[in-house]
Amino acid sequence: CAHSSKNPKPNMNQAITAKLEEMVKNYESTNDKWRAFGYQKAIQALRSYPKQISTWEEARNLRGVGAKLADKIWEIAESGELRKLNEFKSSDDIKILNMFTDVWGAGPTTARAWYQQGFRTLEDLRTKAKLTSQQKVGVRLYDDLLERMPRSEAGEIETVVREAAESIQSGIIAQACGSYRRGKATCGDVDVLLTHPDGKSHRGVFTKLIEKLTNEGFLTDHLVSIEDSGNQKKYLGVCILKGENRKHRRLDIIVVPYDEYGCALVYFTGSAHFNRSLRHMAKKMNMSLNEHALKYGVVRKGNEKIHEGTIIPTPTEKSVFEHFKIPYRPPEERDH
Ligand code: DCP
Ligand code: MG
Ligand code: MN
Repeated sequence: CAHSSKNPKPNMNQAITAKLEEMVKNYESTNDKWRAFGYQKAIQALRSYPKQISTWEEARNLRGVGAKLADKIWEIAESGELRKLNEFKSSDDIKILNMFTDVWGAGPTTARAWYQQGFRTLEDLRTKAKLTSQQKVGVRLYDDLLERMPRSEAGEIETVVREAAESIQSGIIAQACGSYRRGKATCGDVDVLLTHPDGKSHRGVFTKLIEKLTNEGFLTDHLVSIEDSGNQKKYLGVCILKGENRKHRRLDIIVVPYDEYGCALVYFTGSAHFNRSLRHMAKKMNMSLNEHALKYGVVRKGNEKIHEGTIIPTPTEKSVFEHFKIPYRPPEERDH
């Protein structure tokens, strides 16, 4: 039987991978792509390793981990610290590069370009750099956009979007997915997924909803608005709740047709790691999974798909799990 009954496993080396991820970010900022790649490989191997690393040799035996990386892994396992990372953190250049990389709409390449042009502060960027409209928002709302919000606030934002959507089209379903649905105490943004159970009344809601929320002063800045290849529409922007001492928060709004709702709900609930594990399982079962659909009978040659496969109806999130022959996993347990 080609069907795997394995569940995606939890990460037993979270403390180690967290530090290695910071190293990846630093090496990306300094354009050390080769090192960044090596660390990423090690993170992958650690994530799928079934137990805690308890010896240096164990680390050394991981796929893609050489003696030097094993030293780093073992240093974290033993001491809880990584001196090289602490060095990075105290370096002024790296601090500036990381600050620039954290501007919404910028990445390591842009950050380095800004640094090379002599910019050192956000004020330099604001007054002297040539910024895209997204980066302008990113610089202006820098602190707000980097801060995670308490989940109660994410719930309030979900309600505002739901009520506005309901006033445009009754019977619409609006659900905050992402970290909120996974029960996290804080959320980086709110990912509201919308659909309509009659299969057609979701059409036209997207544009009206964005317009309404903008007119109400709830949406303050637009970052990206895309109609993707299929029938899904996705908006990335910034909102603010009414009241004193409110902060700007990142909001994603996604509208999907009802027949894609099951897969969209799985995808936008995440986590990204969990989605990766599911896609990996799909591959092993000659299936494919994305935010639109689950397909079976996919024929691959290497990474290339020779046959695209056939869509399996997945009316509910539970049905997606059933096709994988794994027990339903509640959102709170989907962090890995
Ligand atoms: N997603 C994914 N792969 C990505 C990005 C996103 O599969 N590269 C999916 C899984 C995420 C969901 O989309 O859970 C929402 O993306 P977010 O970036 O909003 O991530 P989270 O909501 O999980 O976390 P945060 O609290 O940081 O927003
Ligand atoms: Mg999110
Ligand atoms: Mn998001």
